[in-house]
Amino acid sequence: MEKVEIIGPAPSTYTRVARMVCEEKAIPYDLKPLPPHSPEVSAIHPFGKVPVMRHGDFELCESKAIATYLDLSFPGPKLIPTDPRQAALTEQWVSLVNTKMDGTLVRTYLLNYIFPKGSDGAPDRKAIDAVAPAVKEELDLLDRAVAKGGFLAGDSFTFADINLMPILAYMKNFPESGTAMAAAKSLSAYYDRLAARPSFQNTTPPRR
Ligand SMILES: N[C@@H](CCC(=O)N[C@@H](CS)C(=O)NCC(=O)O)C(=O)O
Repeated sequence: MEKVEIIGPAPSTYTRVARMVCEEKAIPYDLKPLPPHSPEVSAIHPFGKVPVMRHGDFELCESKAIATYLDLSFPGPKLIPTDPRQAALTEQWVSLVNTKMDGTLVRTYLLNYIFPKGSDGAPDRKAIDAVAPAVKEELDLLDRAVAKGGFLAGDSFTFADINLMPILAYMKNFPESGTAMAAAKSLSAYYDRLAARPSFQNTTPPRR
């Protein structure tokens, strides 16, 4: 079978998610670190977003679709459970993170630090202060979610955890989110436990 190609830059949270799926299932893959909106990406994703995937003559976009394809096509641990309730809980947490929290934590909070838009090249303090309470609220919500079973979807590791971990990796390292995470004891313990997995270690982006 042809080798899987994951296309997207290593620092991208969603690209890391797709790579972690390959790592968890021991799927041989190559990373092609092209940026969003590059011609090869835009030929596969209608809005030019990363990651996109190529497997032989099959091309696919959207991280969740890529994860589902890889989980169904390759042997190894099932990352999207077959039990209907576990599968639904996995979907639920992917949806909550991708449709709400990614907007708060990554697109609004994190990107203000990483790609500062202030006229002096500094992060926009007003924008960060405005989103900081929501950052804390959402990290607290995740803290409560993992407190019971130790994972997002019940008591076992699923794609929902893979989908969240690259975001938490950034949250640990920025001021307001780092303070909120340190105070969120269950979430911190969850992060430390899952960060030790080879799939996470092997996909660490290069230092900025
Ligand atoms: N729903 C998409 C979101 C992917 C996404 O937002 N990727 C970011 C990088 S982490 C991106 O391509 N941003 C560029 C843009 O939105 O134009 C997925 O799950 O793959």
